Amino acid sequence: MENKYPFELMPLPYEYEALEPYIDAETLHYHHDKHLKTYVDNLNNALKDYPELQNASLTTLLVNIEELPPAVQNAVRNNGGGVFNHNLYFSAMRSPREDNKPTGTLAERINKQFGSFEGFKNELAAKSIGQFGSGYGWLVTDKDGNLDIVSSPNQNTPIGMYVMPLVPIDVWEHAYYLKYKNLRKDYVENWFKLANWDYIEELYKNRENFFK
Ligand code: MN3
Repeated sequence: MENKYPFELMPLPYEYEALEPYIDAETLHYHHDKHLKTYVDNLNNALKDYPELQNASLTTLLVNIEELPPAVQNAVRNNGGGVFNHNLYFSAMRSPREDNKPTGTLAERINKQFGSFEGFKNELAAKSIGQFGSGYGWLVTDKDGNLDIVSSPNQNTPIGMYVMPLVPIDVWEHAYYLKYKNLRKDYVENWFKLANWDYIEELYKNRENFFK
């Protein structure tokens, strides 16, 4: 799937039931088929009168957002961010595993920077739970592999020339409210059973493709 205009709805990489019991099929159906679809449609709509932007990848649009025509900056930030963030969010999950942890170079880096996987998990969970209102908690890396944990409001993404997003934890209420109601903390803690550490480790190991 080419990641440029006209953007397409990324197929969900698993069945709607695949993340049960931690993310229910109904939530996943609405989140992917309705919410993400709307961001895709709105992004295409925002770019339809800008042929000079239609060959740019989504990453290029988001990294260079300040250089875009002022009239499309907010639409790209909100809807382009919505597409990028959700594609990564859905890709970075898989069916639940107990004792779910990264391995390899990413695990080594996490242990070095955060002391242990538990220390890392607690910090990413706290950042995600603490995001005021809608947004995301993120694990990001720079080109040298230095990790950081940040949060962002709305559909803003921390993507940039020096920062590559690895993990988004979506804490918009649409990600969890049907099942968890107001208990964002329970949803975030259960998200760690769904993290696709193989996928995330591949992103981390191949980060030079992002920064070139
Ligand atoms: Mn969402």
